[in-house]
Amino acid sequence: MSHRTTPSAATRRRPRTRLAVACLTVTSTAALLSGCGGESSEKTTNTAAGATTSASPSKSTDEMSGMDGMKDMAMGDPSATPADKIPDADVVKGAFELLDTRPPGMDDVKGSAWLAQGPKGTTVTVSLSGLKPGGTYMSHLHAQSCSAKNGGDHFQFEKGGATTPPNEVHLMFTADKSGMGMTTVNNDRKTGEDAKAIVVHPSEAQDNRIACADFEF
Ligand SMILES: [Cu+2]
Repeated sequence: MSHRTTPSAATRRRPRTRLAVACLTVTSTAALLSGCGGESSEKTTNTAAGATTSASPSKSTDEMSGMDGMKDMAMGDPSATPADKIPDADVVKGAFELLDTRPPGMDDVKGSAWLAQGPKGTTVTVSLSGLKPGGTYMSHLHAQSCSAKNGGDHFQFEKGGATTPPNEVHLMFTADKSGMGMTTVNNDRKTGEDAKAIVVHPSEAQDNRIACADFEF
């Protein structure tokens, strides 16, 4: 006589573990994308007053995908002629000041930015020290001064237009081993005095504002 006990006794009740991991992934991806502007900024930029107009036509999606190839995006070249050396240009300087919104470990960040306007349009250079060695950072021209909402929204040549270069001015750079980083970017158009400030963010968390510099027009 063989006795068979089927293991049916344990009616398998598996509690459904909702994978928190999935949430995390989504969140961090969103955070990454949001920093880059483009369509996702609509969702995240509640702070931006101008976000009501759904200002990202399908074109900006193309530009988003182009973010993988940063070279096309004109986000800076450390070896380009810096803004304070551009011939026949009007140059203004700004000194970075730390913002209360900076992430931990960024207390020693300092540096300067230069905005040159001349026959070839606008050239912007940032130069900073006290950064995390090997860290990647993003600067944008912003439309308000540092004392007003830490620079406010991004400066845009066409307000409500694409949230990517060349409609905005972005500079991406990586700090060297000593925590210094600098780069220069060009744009065909002149900002006039509407780009009042420049803000530095960690490139992976561009809602964080590390430091801000007012241009001394
Ligand atoms: Cu910014």
